[in-house]
Amino acid sequence: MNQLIIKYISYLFIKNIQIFYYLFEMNNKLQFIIVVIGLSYLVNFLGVFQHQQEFLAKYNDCKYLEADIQLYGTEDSVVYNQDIIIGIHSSIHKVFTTNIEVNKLERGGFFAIYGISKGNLSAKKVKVLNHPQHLLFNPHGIEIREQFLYVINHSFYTGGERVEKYEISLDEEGLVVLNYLHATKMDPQLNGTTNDVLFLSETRFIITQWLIFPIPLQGNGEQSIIYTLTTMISQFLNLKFTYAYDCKYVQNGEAICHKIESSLGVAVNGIAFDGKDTIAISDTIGRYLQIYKLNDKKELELQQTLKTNFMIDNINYDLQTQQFIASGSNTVYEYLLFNNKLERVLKNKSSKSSINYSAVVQAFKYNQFNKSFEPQLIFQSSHSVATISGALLDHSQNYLFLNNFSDKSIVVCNKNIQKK
Ligand SMILES: *[C@@H]1O[C@H](CO)[C@@H](O)[C@H](O)[C@H]1NC(C)=O
Ligand SMILES: *[C@@H]1O[C@H](CO)[C@@H](O)[C@H](O)[C@H]1NC(C)=O
Ligand SMILES: *[C@@H]1O[C@H](CO)[C@@H](O)[C@H](O)[C@H]1NC(C)=O
Ligand SMILES: *[C@@H]1O[C@H](CO)[C@@H](O)[C@H](O)[C@H]1NC(C)=O
Ligand SMILES: *[C@@H]1O[C@H](CO)[C@@H](O)[C@H](O)[C@H]1NC(C)=O
Ligand SMILES: *[C@@H]1O[C@H](CO)[C@@H](O)[C@H](O)[C@H]1NC(C)=O
Ligand SMILES: CC(=O)N[C@H]1CO[C@H](CO)[C@@H](O)[C@@H]1O
Repeated sequence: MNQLIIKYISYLFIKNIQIFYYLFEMNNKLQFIIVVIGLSYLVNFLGVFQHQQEFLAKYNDCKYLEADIQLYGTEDSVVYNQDIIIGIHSSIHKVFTTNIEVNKLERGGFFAIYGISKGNLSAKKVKVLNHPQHLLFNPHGIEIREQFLYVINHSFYTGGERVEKYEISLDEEGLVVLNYLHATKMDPQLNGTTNDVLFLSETRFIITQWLIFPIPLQGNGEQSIIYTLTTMISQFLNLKFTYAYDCKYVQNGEAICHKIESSLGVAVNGIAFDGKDTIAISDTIGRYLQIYKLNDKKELELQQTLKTNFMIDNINYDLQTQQFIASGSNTVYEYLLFNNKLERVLKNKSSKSSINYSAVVQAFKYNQFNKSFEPQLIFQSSHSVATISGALLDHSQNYLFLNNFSDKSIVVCNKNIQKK
């Protein structure tokens, strides 16, 4: 749900001028009706008047977590054990929405949150071995499978969309250390457009693509107007052009991938695996969640499509409660308005969110009786975090962690004890 903004707004602005022009010129009723219908569709699509009810029954008191590094854009994170969560932070939002120069960009990296079971949370930078610090790193989706960590590294600036592999260990102080192993490259047509990754084994992974056209190396600001308009219109009209891909990891070479035909969507985004045979994939703009099962031949078979009223970004599987945790925001409109507020958000020293921005967290759990997945609202708030992208619960379920792609730190919400 990143890109667009500036072009979207300027486009709408130009469009509006045209519309007003037509309204004044028009004496044809049919044209008038078409314009009104178009405008109301637009207002509805953007969610301008959409009202969100607060739902803080399970988790509340959300605060930014203090960290020893600037945690700008903690897009995604995963549970490592009962005490530790590992995540990535990067400035992909800026690359998508501005023409920022590479030397002005905050370096992406890894962070970990410690002290979860003792309730003494602290976030720290994670040390990476065998990987020169000066190399550019634009991390996005992250995945943990056994002792390995897999991360999407976008192609911005230097080129080559990649999935990087690290081995996780703990040093004598109990801090996470990542040992860089190797990478596989993605097809150049996917430059800058992948979003989340899932490893079914060490050699097989599924990766999602949320944008139709490759993003130029210098960022989305350099994207051709034709591509930008096509993307916008397809999102606006719910036209499907993006996929999830089933890939073979080729160490230091290009991954061998094929489209999962049934995954065709508007903006295919989050993906998660229950560790056994079930996979969930979200379509952020299409507003639905798809549930797949691995069949005897280990192929993905679509089982269920659940419409959602919010825009799911990332999904995590919670082992404790055996459910998928999906999160995202409610409206496109808030996102479009957000860019103007970004500076204000980043400069505000308060540990509470300084702006209103909808955040929704829903669980999807298998119901034995009617043999399907069903949604359950876990959290819904307008003033907890801006640009929500992910959510996860710790082992004890005492905390709800909220990731974001452009707020100033990761947000922690406490379990609401009164109401259990
Ligand atoms: C809590 O965390 C802080 C900072 O990480 C550490 O200095 C302190 O010793 C911890 N306290 C306990 C009781 O673990
Ligand atoms: C993707 O990035 C590579 C650099 O690794 C570049 O050579 C290629 O032209 C890019 N492809 C597209 C379609 O932009
Ligand atoms: C991330 O990908 C870029 C582009 O392919 C590459 O130049 C860089 O070395 C990678 N960074 C890491 C940390 O692997
Ligand atoms: C910072 O955020 C806090 C909490 O939301 C708010 O009360 C305060 O007015 C904000 N300060 C500025 C300068 O915006
Ligand atoms: C933000 O939310 C608070 C609490 O619901 C409300 O009082 C306030 O008017 C909202 N601000 C804006 C700008 O919508
Ligand atoms: C599935 O069964 C539950 C009862 O366990 C019921 O509450 C729910 O409405 C059912 N869902 C559907 C889609 O039938
Ligand atoms: C915890 C976390 O990921 N926080 C990030 C929220 O988003 C901002 C901006 O993208 C990051 O700087 C924070 O690190």
